[in-house]
Amino acid sequence: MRLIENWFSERYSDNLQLSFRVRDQLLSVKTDYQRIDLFDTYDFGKLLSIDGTVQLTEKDEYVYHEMITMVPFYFNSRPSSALIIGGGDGGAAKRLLQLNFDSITNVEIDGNVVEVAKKYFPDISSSFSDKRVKLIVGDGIKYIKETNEKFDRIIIDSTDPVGPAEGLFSDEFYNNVKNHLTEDGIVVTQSGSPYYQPTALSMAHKSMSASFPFVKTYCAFIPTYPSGLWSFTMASESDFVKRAETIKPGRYFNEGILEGSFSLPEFVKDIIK
Ligand code: AG3
Repeated sequence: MRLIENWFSERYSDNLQLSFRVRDQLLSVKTDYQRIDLFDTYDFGKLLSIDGTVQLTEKDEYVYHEMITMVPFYFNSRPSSALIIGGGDGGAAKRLLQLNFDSITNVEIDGNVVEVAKKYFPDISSSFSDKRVKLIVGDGIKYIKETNEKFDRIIIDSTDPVGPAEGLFSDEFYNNVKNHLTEDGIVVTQSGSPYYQPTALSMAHKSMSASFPFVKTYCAFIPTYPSGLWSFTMASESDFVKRAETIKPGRYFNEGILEGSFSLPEFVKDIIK
């Protein structure tokens, strides 16, 4: 008898990849923007990949989505409105709803991501059926140029800075973002794996610093992303002041993490010098 084993692998470099043993591949589509694949993995439940890179898994999505929403939530004036660029799976919107935001605009470039999420991640994407969430399928870079609205939080939940997301790591983009934040509002982006993608982090940090006086990077442990150590970078026109407010833990996030995630290893500090 022949044993057939199926694996999905994300390449980190020419010499290293992370492989997930999979029960099945549930979907593979080529859209106008990217390739979307969906796998049923043994260890991490369903896994969504875009252009061969892991976007989320059922088992560990909470780390990323909590960290991109809850960390910036606790600084400056209590936010109630948000713009999410990317985030077509609905995971960021879901966490913002739990934080009681009352209006969330989610601009995702690829409607197929939303459709896939609705079908395969109904719990994560349930946010899209909440009245407080307005979903727009469109180009976030264009949207930010054209809208007259301002938001308390702007969350860039993008793919890596290659392909459709590249412009989301540019000076020009953050120069536009600046005009759409309320007074002490905060913009936050995922800024890649410091170990495998130092240029994603340095690009995000540099582009934010060109438009904002206050920029801070923080990290989290995300088992299914390259190297496990992941970075996020946030920026504001006002210095970051933590509100005196009881901190509600998530599954990863808690009060200690809120403090500690800003303590960076030396090699990470070097990247953003
Ligand atoms: N978006 C950020 C994923 C970047 C992952 N990169 C990689 N695996 N090389 C996450 C989407 C979840 N809403």
